[in-house]
Amino acid sequence: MNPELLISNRIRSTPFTSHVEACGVKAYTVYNHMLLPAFFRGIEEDYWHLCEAVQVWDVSCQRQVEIIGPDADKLVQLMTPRDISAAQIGQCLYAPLCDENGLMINDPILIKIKQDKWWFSIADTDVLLWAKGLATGFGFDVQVYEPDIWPLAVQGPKAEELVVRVFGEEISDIGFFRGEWNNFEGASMFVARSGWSKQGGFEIYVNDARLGRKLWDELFARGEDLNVGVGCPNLIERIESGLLSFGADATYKTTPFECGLDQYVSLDADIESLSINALRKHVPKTRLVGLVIARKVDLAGREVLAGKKMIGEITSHTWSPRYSVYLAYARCDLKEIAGLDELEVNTGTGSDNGQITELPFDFASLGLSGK
Ligand code: THG
Repeated sequence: MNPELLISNRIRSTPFTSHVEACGVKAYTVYNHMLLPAFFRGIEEDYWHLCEAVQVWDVSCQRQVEIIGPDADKLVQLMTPRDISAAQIGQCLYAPLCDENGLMINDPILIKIKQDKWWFSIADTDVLLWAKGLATGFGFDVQVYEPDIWPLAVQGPKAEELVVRVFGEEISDIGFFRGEWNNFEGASMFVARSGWSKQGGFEIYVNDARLGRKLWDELFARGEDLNVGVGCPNLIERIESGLLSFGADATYKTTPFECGLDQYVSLDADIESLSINALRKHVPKTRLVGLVIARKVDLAGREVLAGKKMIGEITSHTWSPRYSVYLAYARCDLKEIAGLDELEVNTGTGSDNGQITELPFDFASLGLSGK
């Protein structure tokens, strides 16, 4: 029997939970102490629908940690090794948060809302506590809190068409990782071109629960001919796209370099960041690589072996129905994988071989053509 999750008040529901349940959510996970749907019809069925049509996702659990006040820039820069000095209002930045040893705290999207006001749209760790601790310890003149904002993502190839129908043509002018304030029924909501898939789309930062439900209904009403459906971050799609999940692929024990996030660390910038000195001296010990296994395997354990020696572990994995291969991310000892092309994975009944590759997967260069 699969045990059930008892949902109490400690596991927060969202303004959309009743809608999500009316749509037949089959499994939840908990993210930032809040419900996050895991699948509806089935992970594979949800995947094809996401890649072909448009889905509405309740991603309320992507909580906002607001930093506001005269020292907001200082606190934000202290928290991330990515240079934020040139960020423009409305810009979204994928920005690792790191501690004084360069180890990761979270991998949020950072949004510059206005002068002296930022949102961290966080992954699944308690950034609020960390930010409050730093603000207090450094004596910064800022306020740190979690506003009532519940993001709704609209993702898929037809997402733009649907969002235009609800918010108007101007939405099309928003560039990737940019956002603007848009009116919905008299409320002003931040709408950005972003989301945890590579199928394109927008995220609407709903700031009124009642209007949020109205927005949900309107997206469904106006998108009927686009085959709009309910969805959620999809395991298959996000692995095929090379997106990281904090807690699995990146953790408190890894640095951004060990997660392939080098481009989001501004090593040469003159910034006051808690982690920058440690990261300048850092010598990575592990590396996150992709593994491609030719068969649909049942991974019995997470161990990754070279010869008989365990040299790493699988952090995420999925069958890819598009490429008909099994895909995994594996965190490996950097020294042990030097020069290797293949690793072994434990399948319970024996072992199988996985081809080592860079992330994100480059299917064309792997000789794989998708369905
Ligand atoms: N949207 C919002 N908040 C979030 C997520 C989101 N918080 C949690 C989690 N997702 C944060 N993690 C990621 C990881 C990758 C991306 C977004 C959020 C992403 N990356 C692009 C890429 O890898 O190509 C672009 C990065 C860039 O150019 O800066 O989209 O999904 N609101």
